Amino acid sequence: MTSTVQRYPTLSHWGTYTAVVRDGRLVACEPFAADRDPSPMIHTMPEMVHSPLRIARPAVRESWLRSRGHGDRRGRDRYVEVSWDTAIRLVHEELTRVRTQHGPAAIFGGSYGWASAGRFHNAMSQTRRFLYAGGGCTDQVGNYSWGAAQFLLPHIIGTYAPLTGKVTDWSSVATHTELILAFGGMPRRNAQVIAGGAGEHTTGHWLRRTAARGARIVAISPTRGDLPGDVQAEWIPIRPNTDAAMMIAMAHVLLTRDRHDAAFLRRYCVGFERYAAYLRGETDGQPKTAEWAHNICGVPADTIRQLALTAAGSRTLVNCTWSLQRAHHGEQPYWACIALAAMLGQIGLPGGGFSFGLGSINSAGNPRIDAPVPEMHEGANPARRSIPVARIADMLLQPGEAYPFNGAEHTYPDIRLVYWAGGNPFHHHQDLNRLQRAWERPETIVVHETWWTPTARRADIVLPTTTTLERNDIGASSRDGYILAMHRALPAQGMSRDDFDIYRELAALGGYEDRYTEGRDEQAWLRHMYDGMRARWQAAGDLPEAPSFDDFWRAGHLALPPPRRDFVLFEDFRHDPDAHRLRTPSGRIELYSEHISGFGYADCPGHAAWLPPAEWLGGGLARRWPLHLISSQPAHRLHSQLDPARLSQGGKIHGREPVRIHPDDAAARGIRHGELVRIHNDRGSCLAGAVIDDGVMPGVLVMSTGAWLDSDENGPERHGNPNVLTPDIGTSALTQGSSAMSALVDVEPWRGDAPRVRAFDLPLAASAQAFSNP
Ligand SMILES: Nc1nc2c(c(=O)[nH]1)N[C@H]1C(S)=C(S)[C@@H](COP(=O)(O)OP(=O)(O)OC[C@H]3O[C@@H](n4cnc5c(=O)[nH]c(N)nc54)[C@H](O)[C@@H]3O)O[C@H]1N2
Ligand SMILES: Nc1nc2c(c(=O)[nH]1)N[C@H]1C(S)=C(S)[C@@H](COP(=O)(O)OP(=O)(O)OC[C@H]3O[C@@H](n4cnc5c(=O)[nH]c(N)nc54)[C@H](O)[C@@H]3O)O[C@H]1N2
Ligand SMILES: [Mo]
Repeated sequence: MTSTVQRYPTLSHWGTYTAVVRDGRLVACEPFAADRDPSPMIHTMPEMVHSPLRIARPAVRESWLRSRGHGDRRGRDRYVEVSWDTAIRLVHEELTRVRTQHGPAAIFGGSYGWASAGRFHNAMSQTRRFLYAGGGCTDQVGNYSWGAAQFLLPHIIGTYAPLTGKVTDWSSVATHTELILAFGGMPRRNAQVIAGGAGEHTTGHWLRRTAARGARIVAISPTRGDLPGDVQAEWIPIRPNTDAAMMIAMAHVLLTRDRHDAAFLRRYCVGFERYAAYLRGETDGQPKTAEWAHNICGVPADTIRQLALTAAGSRTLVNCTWSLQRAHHGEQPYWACIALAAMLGQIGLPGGGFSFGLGSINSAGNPRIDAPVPEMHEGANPARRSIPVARIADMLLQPGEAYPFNGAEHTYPDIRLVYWAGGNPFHHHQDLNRLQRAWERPETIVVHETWWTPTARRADIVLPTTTTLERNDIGASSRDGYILAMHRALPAQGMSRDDFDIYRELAALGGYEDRYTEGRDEQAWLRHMYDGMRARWQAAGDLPEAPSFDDFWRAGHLALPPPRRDFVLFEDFRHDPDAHRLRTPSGRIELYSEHISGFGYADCPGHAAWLPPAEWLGGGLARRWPLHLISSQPAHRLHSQLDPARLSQGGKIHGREPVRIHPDDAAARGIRHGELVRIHNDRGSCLAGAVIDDGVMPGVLVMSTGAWLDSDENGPERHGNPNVLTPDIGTSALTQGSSAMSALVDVEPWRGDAPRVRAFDLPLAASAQAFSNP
């Protein structure tokens, strides 16, 4: 028998590749030819697509099947496989019951998560379209990535577009910047990824060019691991969550040495005098000197002074990774960063000013023309109800309670049914033991998943979905230079179905199929989305003519022409601040915001300030929990995705996530390299594998997120998931973002037996298991 080999172009969040299929199995993934810096993550796909952890058939939680309810058994039950007809009927009945008895807002359909690349089969978009078409749901606004900044920046600079990657182009930085103050560093590992996928990984190339031209890169971070690996850079260790104090002291240096750009501040900003009064200590009796900051952030006062003065004498870019604002009071470093850049007076100049996210993601600063991409419209939510994304456990635990958010008072809805597709809340949320308790409250939880993730194991009805390789789609992101055809490479595995097909069938049962599908199937949607993009290119006037859908599909991709000039953030505004007013109340950069001040929030006053976070190394709690845990993005996977693959497993120690510890902290606790340790605080504990690393500041632990949660009521979480330790508190009343980075803990050697990791066991009832492996 001769084997047949077929090749299909496709895309993932970690890159574009050709899927090589032999005899119905994915055997290899070849990186896209144009990608100079492909991510090794693409090579995990054969294992993942054919993994025994794929959900083969619809499944229902045993106790729930016997008699509805029993939420307290979620995460401890086994699952019984059922037919698609049964599963769809159960979901339909539950949706109808909850809508009729409690109204649409009793359904929680925020469904936050990264799901997969592909504009059409995006699970979160399809979930919203489906739930909106059926009458609406309680939704989520914002994201875990940059939630605090998203709701802060519009008050300060009138837009949050810089968070979407629209910051001064790398090409401008590579040509003009002399000094990059990289708060949070420039971790190359994070630039493997872009939401929606990318044809090319460009960050490494631009960093090398920037450094080769002689730009000085100063990484200010609790860990040397955030330095770009292949370029010359300096490391300034800083205590976690204290960057605002350092930036404020740099501003104080500029002010007191008269090195601030008074003309820029007058013409383009409001509120500088109020900020200056704070810097001088007129409002609180404390001048914000370099010595003052040193006591908070640990950076020597001379270093702070020298950096401020060097910045004033150079073309300087101040960049913050997104991690800085994923922390309690995370608004403050971002506002202080803008204020510092304003005082340097280089906002709107090539290679100068401020920037966010360089080093957080591949898309930030990627030079690209402004061309629309194929879009899938989600429609409007008839229930008009939403919560800030990271307040989910508060909502489930406190129905009817009031909470503040962005200047208004809201109340939490009473959720009876949770519907999730394309996210893993038992990865992404903080204080997972608390989420576990909150998760017991709803009557029914429906999850669409591809693999038996921790969230799938905590659902009542689990519907198996296909991977991107089993569907046709179009990939694109607003910051990447390609529109990419994604060809179906494999038939649906097991009995899995596309999210779209599941929703279509449910909508048909509910009598609103046409409202959901608008009369289109997959093929018709792809053409419709692509043709919509073509029409918008045509209408724009200055864009090339896009090929027909059929030509595009055959070619496999469409490359955008490079931009003719660099994009420089706020160049227009600098050129003419009256013609290009910012969308702030004053039309200027607000260094003092009357608006925010008027909200009266103690945790977010009218100007950037040093506000100690609830948990940090300088606070009282550090006497009890003396180490600050940073849970950063993982190098070998995307969040919890791909964790079962060999690439991620190869990085584990005794099967657990590694945690980096400074040699002194390890020695003080008798912890040896490569040993199992238990990290703990009042919220929980987990096991991890110790890596002794003098590139981590004393007092700091660094551990990646994304190990599949493996916990029950007995003992510590077994697999090394830091979210059993992180606090579930909003960043502030203004933005209610995730405070994942503000966690104090302690660590000790684990002297007991190493419990077996059960995260990858199948949770099927014996009969079902036999059935699934005939
Ligand atoms: N401690 C700590 N916690 C954090 C962070 C941190 O820095 N520290 N970072 C936060 C951030 S920035 C983020 S963005 C979140 C990420 O949190 P998530 O986006 O929830 O994490 P993922 O692991 O990407 O989960 C996506 C899930 O979708 C599933 N999926 C993929 N494709 C499909 C599909 O086509 N259909 C369906 N139905 N499912 C699909 C995958 O199997 C996976 O389980 O985590 C947050 N949590
Ligand atoms: N490989 C890979 N890449 C990814 C992802 C992934 O899962 N895997 N996830 C993507 C997603 S969804 C997002 S939102 C982005 C997130 O992008 P970021 O939020 O920027 O990523 P993190 O890894 O959380 O943090 C970056 C670095 O900031 C440092 N840091 C933490 N706290 C502080 C602090 O208080 N002060 C200072 N100065 N530094 C601090 C940490 O040492 C950390 O290594 O990453 C994206 N890129
Ligand atoms: Mo994110």
